[in-house]
Amino acid sequence: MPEQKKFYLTTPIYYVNARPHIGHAYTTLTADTIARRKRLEGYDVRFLTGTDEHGQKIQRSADAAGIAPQQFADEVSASFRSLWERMGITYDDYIRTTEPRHKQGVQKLFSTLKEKGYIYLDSYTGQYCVSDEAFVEVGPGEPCPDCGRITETITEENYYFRLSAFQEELINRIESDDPDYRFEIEPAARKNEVLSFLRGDVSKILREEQAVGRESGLDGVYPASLYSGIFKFSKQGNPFIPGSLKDLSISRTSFKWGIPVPGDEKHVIYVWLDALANYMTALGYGSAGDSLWQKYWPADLHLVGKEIIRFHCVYWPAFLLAAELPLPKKVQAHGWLLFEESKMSKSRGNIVRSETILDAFGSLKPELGKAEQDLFATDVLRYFLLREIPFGQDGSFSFDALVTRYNADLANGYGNLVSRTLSMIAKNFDGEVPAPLTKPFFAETLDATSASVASDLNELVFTRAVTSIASAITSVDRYFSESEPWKLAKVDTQREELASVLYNAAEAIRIITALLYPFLPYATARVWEQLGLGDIGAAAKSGELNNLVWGGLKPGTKLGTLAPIFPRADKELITRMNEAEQQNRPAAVPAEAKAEGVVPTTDDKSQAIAPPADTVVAEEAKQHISIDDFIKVELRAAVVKVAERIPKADKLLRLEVDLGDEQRQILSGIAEWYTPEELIGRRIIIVANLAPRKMRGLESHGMLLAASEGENGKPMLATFAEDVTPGTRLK
Ligand code: ME8
Repeated sequence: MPEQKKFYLTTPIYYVNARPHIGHAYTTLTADTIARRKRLEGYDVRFLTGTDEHGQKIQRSADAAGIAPQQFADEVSASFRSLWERMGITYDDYIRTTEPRHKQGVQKLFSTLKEKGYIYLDSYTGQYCVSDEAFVEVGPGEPCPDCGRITETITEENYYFRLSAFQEELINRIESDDPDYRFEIEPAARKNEVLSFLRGDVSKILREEQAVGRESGLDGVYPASLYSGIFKFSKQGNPFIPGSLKDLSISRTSFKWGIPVPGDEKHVIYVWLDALANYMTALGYGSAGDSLWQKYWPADLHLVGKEIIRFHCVYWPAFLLAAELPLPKKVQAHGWLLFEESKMSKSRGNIVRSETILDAFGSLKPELGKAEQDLFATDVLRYFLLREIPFGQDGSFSFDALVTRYNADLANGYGNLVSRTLSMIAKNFDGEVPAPLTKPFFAETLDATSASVASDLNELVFTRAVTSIASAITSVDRYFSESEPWKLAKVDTQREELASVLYNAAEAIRIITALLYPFLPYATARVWEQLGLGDIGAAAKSGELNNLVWGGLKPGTKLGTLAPIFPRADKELITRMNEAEQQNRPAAVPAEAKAEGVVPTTDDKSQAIAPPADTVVAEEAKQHISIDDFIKVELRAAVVKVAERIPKADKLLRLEVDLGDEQRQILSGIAEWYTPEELIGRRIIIVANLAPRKMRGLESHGMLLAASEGENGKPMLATFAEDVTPGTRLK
C-alpha cells in the first residue's frame, strides 16, 4: 500500500483574555472545512487548535478579574473548547500553552537557540505595546503604530534573538518558487507586506536616489552598482537593505506569567516565542514521545488572521531556521470579519457571538435535541462565511445577510431540490431509487464541477467552490422543473421518463451532497441518509465522496426516512439575533479610554488590555447591574475653567474643571476634535471618583463623558440643556 500523504493543519491559538466570537469561529470553521476535505481526499490529517495563555495581557486581565492567571486561563480556555465541541469541530488536538508538554518544548527550543549561538543577553529601553505583546519603534508616550494603543517605556535586561541573521534567507525562501525550499505566504498582498518588512525601506532610498539622479542629470539611469553598499540583492535579484531587520527581544523580567528561561528564572520567555512553538510542542517536540513530531512536522498549513502575519512569517521561520528545523510549507492569512464597518473585536464591543447564531438557527429545528441543533446551525454559519466572504479579504457580517443567504441557497436551493426529488421517489416508486433510461445533459457538467471544486479547495478559493456547487444546484433544479415530473407521474406510459428524471435528479443530489460535505457536514449527513446511502462519515473515509463518477447511485436503493432539512427562516430571526447581541454590548466608550489605550483607535490587532470592565468574569455581571452598582459611580456636573494642549501629546488636553467646592485637573483624549478655546465654559459630566491616573507625567483626577459614533467618530461631550450648578451629582 502506498504511504498515506499527511497534512498538518493549524489555527492560531487564541488568547484567553476574552471569550470566543465569530472571528475566532471563522478561522476554526475554515480549518475544519479544509481538514474534512483533505480527509476525504485520503490524507492523514492532523488538525490542531488551542489557546495562548501566557503574557502580560493575560496576567492583567486575570488581575483585573481578581483571580489567579491559571484559573482565569482554565475558564476561558474551557469556553473555547466547549464551543468547538458544540460546533462539531474535528480537531485532533487542543494545545494549551500552560500545559507541561508545551513548557518543556518551549524551554528546549530556547536552549537550542542559545546553544547554537542565536541568543545573547543585552539591556534595552524601548516602547512596548502590551496589547500586541511586542516592542515597537516609536518615541516615549507615542501610540503603537499598529494598533494605536498607548505604549509603555520599558527598560529591561533581555535575552535577544539574532533575527537579523536571517534576513537574506527569509527573503530568498519567500521569493522562491522551488517547492522544497520556499516558504509560501498567501495571499500575495500579505506576502508583499512581509517582503517589504524584510527588505527594509528600499523604495524610500530609491526615491531619494532618483531625486539626486534628477538633480545631477542622471535621471532614469540607476545601475545596480550605484546602490552597492546600500543594497544587497536576493537570489531572485531583488534589492534589500542589509541590517534593516533588527534583533528581537525574547525575554521579559517585569512580570512572571510565562515560561521561565531555562537557567535564568527571573526571565520569562517572550509570549510570541512561547505561543508559536505550540505548533511543534503539540506534536511532542521536547517531550519523551515524539512520534507525532517525526510523522507530521513540518506543518503543511498555518491558517491565521492577517494581523498576525509578521509573527508567523518572520519570527517563526527565523526561530526554526536557527534551530535547524524544517519550515512550515505555507502560511495562509485570511481577512477580518467586520461588523458595523470595523473589525469585530471584544475591545470595540462590536462582536457577534457564535452562540447567538447557534441558538437562533437551532430553533428552526425544534424536533432535534440541543446538540444536533447546534450542529445544524453551525452548518449555516460555516456555509455563509465561506460562501459570502472572498477568502483572504475582509468581509462584513450581518444577520440580515446570513438569513437571506440561508433562505436563498439552503432552504430554497439545495433543501428544496432534495425534498421535491425524494418525496416524488417515495410517492411514485415506493421509496426505491428507480432506474434511468437516459443520462442527463448535466452529467458531464457535474464532472467538471467536481474537478473545479477540488482545485478551488486546494487553492482555498472557497467562495468559487461554493458558487459552482450552487450553480449546479440551479441547473438540476431547472431540469427538474422543466421536465415536469408531476405531469409525467399522471400518465402511465411516461413512467420510464419519470424514472429517468427522478434518478437523474437524485444522482445529481448525491454528487452535490458529496461536494457540499466539508461545508455542511451535519445537513449533508441527513441528505445522505435520506438517499439511502447510510453514514456519510464512513463514505468520506472509504473515499466514496472523492472521485465522484456519474452513476454511483444504484437503482433499487431504498430511501431513508424523509424529513425537511432546511426550514425557511423568517425576518423575526434577524430581530432575535440582533437583540441577543445588543444585550451583550458594553456601554459607550469614554474618550479617556481611547486616549489611555484601553480601546483601540485604529486597526485593532488583537484584544485590548483588559481593564476591569473588559474582563470575561466581569462580562456576565455586566449585562445587568444593580442600583447599588450604579450609585458607586460618582457622576458630577462640572464647568471647564482651563483647557490647554499638552506638549508632544497630540491627543490629550489638560482641563481644569470647577466642581463647586473644588477645582480639578482632568486629562482627556479629545484634542483631535476640540480646541481648548471651544471647551472653556462648557458644562460637562465627569466621573468624579475614578482612581487618579498618570498620563504624560500629569495626574488625571476623573474622566469626562462623551459618546463617539462609529470607529474614530468625534467624541461628543455629554452636557446639559439647563444651567446646572457645578458639582451637582447625577443620579
Ligand atoms: O492573535 N475576523 O490570538 P487572538 C477574522 N494568541 N478573524 C478573527 C477576527 C475577526 N474579526 N478576530 C479574531 C492571537 N480572529 C494569538 C495567536 S498563534 C501562535 C498566537 C481570528 O485571540 C483570526 O484567526 O487575538 C486571528 O488571527 C485570531 O483569531 C487572533 O486571535
